[in-house]
Amino acid sequence: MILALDFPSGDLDELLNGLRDYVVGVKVGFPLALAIGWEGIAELVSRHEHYYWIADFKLADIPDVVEHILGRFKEMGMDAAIIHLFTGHRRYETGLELIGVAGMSHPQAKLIRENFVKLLEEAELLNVMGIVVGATRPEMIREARRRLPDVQIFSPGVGFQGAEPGSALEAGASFEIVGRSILRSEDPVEAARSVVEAQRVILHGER
Ligand code: BMP
Repeated sequence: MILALDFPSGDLDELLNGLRDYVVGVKVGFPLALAIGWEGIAELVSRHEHYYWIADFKLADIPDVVEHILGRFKEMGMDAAIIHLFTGHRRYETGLELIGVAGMSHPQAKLIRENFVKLLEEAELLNVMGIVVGATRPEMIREARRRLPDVQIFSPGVGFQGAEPGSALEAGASFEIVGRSILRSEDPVEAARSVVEAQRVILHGER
């Protein structure tokens, strides 16, 4: 599971230390940057380097600007960054892995949904490492997996937005992204443990 670290409360280091057994990566974006600043994020990354860090600012600018930003993210210790695919990009030499938005989890993402196949084609053309496809749309995950068998599929929308833990993995996603249902829980570690257990039960019938 990837943790969407948008709205944490309490001590961030304690949280990240506590989640090590259940979380492989941490996704950060504007909510955290606005709360603790770029420096704060860079310092957090440097204290928790074992996590796979994803900069989720859904970049959608001209390639020269995107490349500059990706370079700065790399300096901050990020491992990957999320870009929008609809603006068009070139292949960037920044050392960061790229994840393109192909489908979104919210019902209003109509234009993105209508252009899903074109966005998958763009992802293939750019040879991105991964794509985002909302967990609330398992049929889109299946379609993406069928068309792009080797791409990593990251699926947000689990828990708070309604998708059941494990359901996106079952449809072919590589990682589920979970935020508020863990961060807003009284006991985030227990909430993360129960997500992972539900994933295991769905995928392997294990307890
Ligand atoms: P939550 O589990 O709290 O709903 O968080 C989901 C996270 O995934 C948020 O960081 C959100 O920005 C992101 N996300 C999403 O929910 N749907 C998408 O289609 C794409 C996203 O990046």
